[in-house]
Amino acid sequence: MTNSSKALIGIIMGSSSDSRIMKGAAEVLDDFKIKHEDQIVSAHRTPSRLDEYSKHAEKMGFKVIIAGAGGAAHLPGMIASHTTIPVIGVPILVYNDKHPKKSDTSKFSAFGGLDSLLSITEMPSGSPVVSVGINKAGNAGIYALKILANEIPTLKNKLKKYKSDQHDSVIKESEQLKKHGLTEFVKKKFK
Ligand code: RP5
Repeated sequence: MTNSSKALIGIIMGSSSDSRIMKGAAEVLDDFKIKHEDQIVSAHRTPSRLDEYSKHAEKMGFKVIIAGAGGAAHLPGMIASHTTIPVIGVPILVYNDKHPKKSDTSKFSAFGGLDSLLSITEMPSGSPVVSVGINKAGNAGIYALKILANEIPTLKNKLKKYKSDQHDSVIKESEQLKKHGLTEFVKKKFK
C-alpha cells in the first residue's frame, strides 16, 4: 500500500513564499514514496478556500494535512477547525521577497518565526493543531509518515530502517572522531 496511487497527505501553505521551506516535507514523503497533493491556500487572501479545501481533503481521503504559514499563521488552525483530519502545522520564518520594494528587514518576520509558532500552538482548547519547530517542514513529513505507519506495516518497517540508519551514521562518525581526534576531524569534515 506504500505505492498507493492516490495522495494520502495534503500539503498546503499560505503563500508561494513558503514553498521553499515546505518542500522539505515533500522531499521526505517522496523519499518514502508516499503521494501527496500540494496547494496554496491563503487563510486571509482566499478565506472561502478554507472550507472548500477541507471538503476536498475529506473527499480525497487524506490521512494527514501538513499546513505551513508564516506571521499570523492562522492557516493550520483554521483548516483544523473545518475538518477532523489531523493537521500538522509548520511555523515559517517569513522570507518574503516577492515584493521588490521591501527593505531587507521587512522581508523577515519581526519576531523571528515565534509569531507563527505561537499562532499555531496556542489554538484554544478543543481545537488542537500539533506543530513542528520553526521551518522544520521535514519533521512534519516524518511525523505524517508515523501517523500513516499505523495503517501501513511496510511503512512502519521503512521508518524503523530510517531510525537504524541514523544510529549507524552516528556510530560511524563517532569512530572517525575517535580515530582522528577532534582537531583533524573538524578539519576533514568541515573543510
Ligand atoms: C503568510 O504571509 C504566508 O504564509 C507567508 O509566510 C507570509 C508572506 O506571504 P507573501 O506576502 O509573501 O505572499 O500568510
